[in-house]
Amino acid sequence: MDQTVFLGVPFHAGQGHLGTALAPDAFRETLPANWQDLGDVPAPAFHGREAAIHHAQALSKKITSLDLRKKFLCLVGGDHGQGLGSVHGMLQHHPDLIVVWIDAHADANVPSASPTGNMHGMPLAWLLGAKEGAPWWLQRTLSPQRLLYIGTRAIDPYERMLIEELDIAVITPEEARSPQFENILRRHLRRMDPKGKSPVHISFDVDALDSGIINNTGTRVKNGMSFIEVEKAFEVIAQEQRVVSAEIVEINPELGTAKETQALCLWARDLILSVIPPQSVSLFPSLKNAFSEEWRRSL
Ligand SMILES: [Mn+2]
Repeated sequence: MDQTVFLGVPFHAGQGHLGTALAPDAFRETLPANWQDLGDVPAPAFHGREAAIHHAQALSKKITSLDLRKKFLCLVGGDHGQGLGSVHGMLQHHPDLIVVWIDAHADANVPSASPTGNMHGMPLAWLLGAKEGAPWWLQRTLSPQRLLYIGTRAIDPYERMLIEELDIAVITPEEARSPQFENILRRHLRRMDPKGKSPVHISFDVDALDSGIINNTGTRVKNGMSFIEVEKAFEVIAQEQRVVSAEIVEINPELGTAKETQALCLWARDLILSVIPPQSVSLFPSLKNAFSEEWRRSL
C-alpha cells in the first residue's frame, strides 16, 4: 500500500446515543502525519432508521467514488449501522471481499425481529440478502461464506437462525481465549479463501471487548474479548497481507472519561497500523501504549 486514506463517519442514527458522532474527531487527534484525511461523510439532518440508511448510502457512494488502488482505507465511526455503507462500498471495489466482523453482537436482525428497532443491529441482514426493510439502493450482497464473526456472544433468535441456516462462521470469545485461537482463525481464513487471494475488510466494533474493560461504548456485553485477544486477531489477519480496509465503530466519547477515549483511540489507531500491508512483523511490541499496558495490568 502506498497510502492510507482516512474517512470519518459521524454516524449515530443507528442507535440512541448521539455521542458516537464525536468519535471521528477524537480519533483524528491520533492520526499519523502521513495519512490522507478525506474529511467526514456528513450525517443527514434527520433521525431514525431512515436517516441511518440514508447515511449508509452516502458512505457507500463516497467509498465507491474513491480511487483505492494501492491505498488502504481507514474508516472511523460512528455506530455500526455504517457497516451497511462501508461493506457495500468496498464490495463495489472488490466483489470477492471477505469481511471479518469483530463484535459482541451479530448485527443481523431484520426490523420485525429486532428487540430494539435500532438500525445498527441490522446491517449484516441486508448485506446478506434479507429482503425485509432492505434499502432500495443495495446492489451487491455479501456471500455468507465470506463473513467471519469474532467475539460474538449476544445473538438474538432471528440472528441465530440466520447464522445456522447460512452456515456463517463464528469464533466465540471462549475460542478467542483458548490457546487454539490463532489456529482456529487461520483455518477459517483459509476455508473462506483457499487460494489466499481475496481482499479483507475488518469491521471492529469496540463492544467486542469485555464490558469490564471498556466504558466508552453504548452496548457493553459481559464475557467479551481482552485487548490482547483483539490484538492477536488483528495480528493473524495481518499475516494474510490482504487487508484493504478497516473500520472502528461504536466508540462513544460521551461515555467514560476523556482520557479513556483518547487511550482507546490510540489503541485503535495502532490496531489499524498493524494490519496495513506489507507487514513482516507484529507491530505491537513497538506500538504498545499506556492504555493497553495500564488495562492489561488491571486484568
Ligand atoms: Mn456491531
